[in-house]
Amino acid sequence: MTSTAPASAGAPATRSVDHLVVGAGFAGLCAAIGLAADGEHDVVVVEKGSDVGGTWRDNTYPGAACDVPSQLYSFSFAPNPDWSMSFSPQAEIQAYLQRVARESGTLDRFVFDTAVTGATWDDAAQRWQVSTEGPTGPTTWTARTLTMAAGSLSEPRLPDIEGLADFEGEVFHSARWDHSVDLAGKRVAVIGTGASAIQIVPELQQQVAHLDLYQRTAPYVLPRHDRRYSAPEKAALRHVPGLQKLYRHAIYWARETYVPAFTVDARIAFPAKRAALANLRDAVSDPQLRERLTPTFELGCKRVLISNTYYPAVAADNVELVTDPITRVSSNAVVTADGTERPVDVLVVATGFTATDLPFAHHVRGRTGRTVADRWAETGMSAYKGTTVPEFPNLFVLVGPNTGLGHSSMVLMIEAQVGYLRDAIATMRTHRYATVEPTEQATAVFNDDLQHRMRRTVWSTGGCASWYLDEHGRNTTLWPRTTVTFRRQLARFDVAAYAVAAEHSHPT
Ligand code: N01
Repeated sequence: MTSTAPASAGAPATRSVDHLVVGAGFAGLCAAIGLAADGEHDVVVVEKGSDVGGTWRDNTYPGAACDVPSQLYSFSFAPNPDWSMSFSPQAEIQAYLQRVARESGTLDRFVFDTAVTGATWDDAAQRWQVSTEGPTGPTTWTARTLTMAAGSLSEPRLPDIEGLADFEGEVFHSARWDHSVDLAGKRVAVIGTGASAIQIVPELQQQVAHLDLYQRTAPYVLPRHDRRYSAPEKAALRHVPGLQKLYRHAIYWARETYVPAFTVDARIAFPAKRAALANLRDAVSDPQLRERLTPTFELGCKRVLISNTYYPAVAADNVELVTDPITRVSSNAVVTADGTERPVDVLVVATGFTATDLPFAHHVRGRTGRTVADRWAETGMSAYKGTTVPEFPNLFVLVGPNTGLGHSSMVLMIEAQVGYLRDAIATMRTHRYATVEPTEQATAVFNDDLQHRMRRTVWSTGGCASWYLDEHGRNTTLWPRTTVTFRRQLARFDVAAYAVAAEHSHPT
C-alpha cells in the first residue's frame, strides 16, 4: 500500500507505491485505467504538466488536428459517438481524454505539475527510487515497477541555426505555441514542412500580412477526406448496437491490409503517389512553384501528410515558399544561402521532436549503474518488444523504441503495450516474482529480426532523411509490421524471455 513520510527539514518527502507511471497522455491514462481494472490500486501517475492529455495538451497550434480517423484514434474501451469530424481537432481529443480520465475514477491517482528528475534501480531493495520535483518540493518515490509513458514526440527539437538565440522578435516551437502573440498583420516565418507545419500554414496564411515558409524537403500531401458527422449519423453511432465497432473495424482493416504492404512494395504505393501528385497539380497552377513542391523521394519514406488547404495556402499571394537553405538568423531576419535577408516579426519553428533521443533515457539508471541512454549509445535505441530493456528490471516503456506507426493509430499500440504490462504484473503476483528483466538474448533476437525487416521498407530504401532514423540511419522509431502482429506478440507476458527473481534473491 502507498505509504508516505513527510519531509524533515531540507530532505525530500518519501512515498512508497507499488506502481509508478510517468506521463498522463494516452499511454499513462491507459496504464492507470488498466491497472485499476486489475485491482492494482496502489498506482500513482506523475505528470509534469497540469492536466492529462500529453501531446494533445501541449500541441495547441492553430489548425492542430489528428490525421488518423477519429473512430480509430480513441480507446477501444471508451468509444465516442460524439466526435464532430471524421478527423478530430485537438481540443476535442483533449476534452475526450479529460472526460475518460474523469469517468474512469482514476484521477485521484494523478499527481500533476511534478517532473521526474532521476530514477535509479536499487538492487538490494528490488525497487525503483524515483525523484520528483513538484509544488510541495522534492519527493523520493519507492516503486516496484516503473512505467515510462512520457511520449516519444514530446520534447521539441530546436533547429541548430546560427543566430537563432539572438533573434529579437518572437520565436516559438509549434508544440509550445505562444497564444499571447497577436499574428494579425505581422510578417511571420515558418521553418519546416512536416505534419505540424502543414496544419499551421493554412491557418496563418489567413491572418498574417506575409508568410515565409522555409522548406528543406517537400512532403507528399494527400487529400484530407474529412467531414462533419451529421446528427443522424451520431445518433446511429450511439444507438445502433455494434455500429460504432463495425465502423472502427472497417477503418482499421482498410489501413491494416493496404498500408503495411506498400512500405515494402513501391508498386502498391503507386496509386497513393499518383493521388498526392494530382492533389498538388489541382491546387497549384504555377509550374515552377509546383516543381519546388514536388517530393524527390518515394512516398511513405517520410510520414504521408493529408490536407486540402496546405497547397492553396502556399500558392496564396501573401506566402513565399523559400527553398534556399537557411544559413543564419539575424536579429530581425532569416538569411538564406543566396544572401537574401527576409525580415520577420515572428518565427515559428515546426522542426519536430527528439524522437530518437528520448529524454527519459538520460535520467533512468539501472541495475548495472548505466542509464538507458548509456546502453542505447552502445546498442542503438532498442527494447524487447518495444517495451522492456535488459539491465532495467521492472521498467516498462510505453511508446518505446520501434512502436511508432506510419499507417494506423498509436492508441492500438499503446493498448497492446498496456495489456503486456498488466499481464507482466499479474504474472509477478501469481508467481511471487519480485523482478522481471528481459534477457540480452531475447532482446537481441527480437531486434535483429526487426532490423532485418526494416531494411526492405521504404523508410530505408525510399531516398529520404526523416525523424524515423537515428544518426546511423537505423530506424529505431517505427514498427515494421502490422499492428495485428504487434498485438499478437504482446498478447501474453512471455516470461520465458525474462530473468526473474523472487523477493531478495538473484535473477535466474
Ligand atoms: O516534425 P517533423 P512535425 N532547417 O520532424 C524541418 C506527429 N504529428 O512536428 O524534412 C530547416 O515531421 C524538416 O525538414 P526535413 C507525426 O508523427 C502528428 O511536423 O527534415 N528545416 C521537416 O520539414 C509527425 O511525423 C500529427 O528536410 C528543418 C520539419 O522541419 C511527427 O509528429 C500532427 C530543420 C520537421 O518535421 C512530427 O511532425 C502533427 C532545419 N534545421 C505531428 N530541422 C497528427 O495529426 C528540421 N526541419 C496525429
